[in-house]
Amino acid sequence: MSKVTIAIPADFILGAAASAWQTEGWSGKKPGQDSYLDLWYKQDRHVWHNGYGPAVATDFIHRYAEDVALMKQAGLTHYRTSINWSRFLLDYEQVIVDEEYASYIDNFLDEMLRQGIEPMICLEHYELPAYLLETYGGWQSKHVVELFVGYAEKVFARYAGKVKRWFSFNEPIVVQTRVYLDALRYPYEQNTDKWMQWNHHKILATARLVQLFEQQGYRRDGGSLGVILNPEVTYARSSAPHDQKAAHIYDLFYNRVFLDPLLLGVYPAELIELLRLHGVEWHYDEQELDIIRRYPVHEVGINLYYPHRVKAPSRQWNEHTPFHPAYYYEPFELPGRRMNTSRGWEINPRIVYDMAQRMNRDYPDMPWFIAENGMGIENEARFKNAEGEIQDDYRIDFIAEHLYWALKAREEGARCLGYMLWAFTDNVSPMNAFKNRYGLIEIDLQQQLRRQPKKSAAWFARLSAARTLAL
Ligand code: BGP
Repeated sequence: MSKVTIAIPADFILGAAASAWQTEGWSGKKPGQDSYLDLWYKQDRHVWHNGYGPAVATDFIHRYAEDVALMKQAGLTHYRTSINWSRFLLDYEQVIVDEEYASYIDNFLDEMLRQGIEPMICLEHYELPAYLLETYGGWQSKHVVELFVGYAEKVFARYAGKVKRWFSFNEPIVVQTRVYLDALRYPYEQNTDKWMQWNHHKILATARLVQLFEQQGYRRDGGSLGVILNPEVTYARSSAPHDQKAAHIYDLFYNRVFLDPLLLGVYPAELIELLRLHGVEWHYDEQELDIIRRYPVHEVGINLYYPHRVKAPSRQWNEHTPFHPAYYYEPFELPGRRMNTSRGWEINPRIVYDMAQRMNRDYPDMPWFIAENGMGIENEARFKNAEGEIQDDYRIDFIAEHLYWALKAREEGARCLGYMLWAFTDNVSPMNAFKNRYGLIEIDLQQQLRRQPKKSAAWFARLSAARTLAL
């Protein structure tokens, strides 16, 4: 017997997310259309999963009609994915569209609209063209900002009749943090100047897109231009001032660095001051700051998986190495925490409610939704029943518990527009290919990528039909 039931408002999004690169596969890709992730996968066979990876991915490019039918069956109201910048154009400088890829996008969007599922489209979900990285150093260059705007203009002109909700980036902080702050990926260079320059140019590019979108009348026609961020709910080890300071600075460098300029139009003064104090050099001018001030986003998607916990640092920073924000904090592992051991992430559904409180307090005018939340599990085939259906009760519980806090916050007045699961089908993760499975729908790699709904897919369909969550 359920103990709690909570109503799901009629306009509340119940959707799922994915991205182009993680699902489409390379079929039809022309020479020169690599994204920077394609290059990485081509160079390093270790990241593939038993030979499976982005080359075929889930073969969405050929199987979208089947997948859209399954979306309908699973009761999705919305589906979020991206257009792959590195494939949409044949020439990034002259902005020449690849007609073959662009018509596939047309057909796929038409199929969604036919089935009554609203598309939400991101213009960059880890799909920076490799050419732009190699030629200009990627987002280091202001020219790349202009090329991104040119690409977006073509995309809006072609699809604005089919798509209302657009997003500039998915998790724009991630790539440069892995590459230039933590030096975990090629070119393994710790360079905080570059980290901040990439941040700034992605923020500027988003503001330029909002400007373009409004000036060309898409906003007036009921469209919106948002961004998908991954702010982490950050808990300090204790209420002692040194631990609180660690959490405060972590929040400044990893959350407010994008939230404040994109939602409020200004960088936090304290962040700018700390960057100056530590000699971090990045280029911006008054005109750019003015564009950021005048064109905040219309809505924000928030990817939320786990809480981040920090404590005061115990070691001394070496003044001769480039500045890293970890000068101010150290990770802290809460003893006895509930874990998803496949992914090494803490499970704590309460983060949804705490994020809602934070949005109410710091960004009260901004509509937001959970753009990703989900559970990646290794080797899920071990949970198949006699009929071959994966019995993913752990995923049902995970979704229900997180959704509950979103609905409760909404009841109490939060501007939470909905919940999107990562992911609709299993797909390719940039970090570990097909190792961790997130989908409502299994992609069976042994059976020519056969789609097999998991137990959670039927549960989601019932939830969507009943518009009531029971747990
Ligand atoms: C998010 C990304 C997704 C997706 C997800 C799961 O950060 O936006 O693209 O991959 O994380 O994480 P992972 O694939 O690393 O397990």
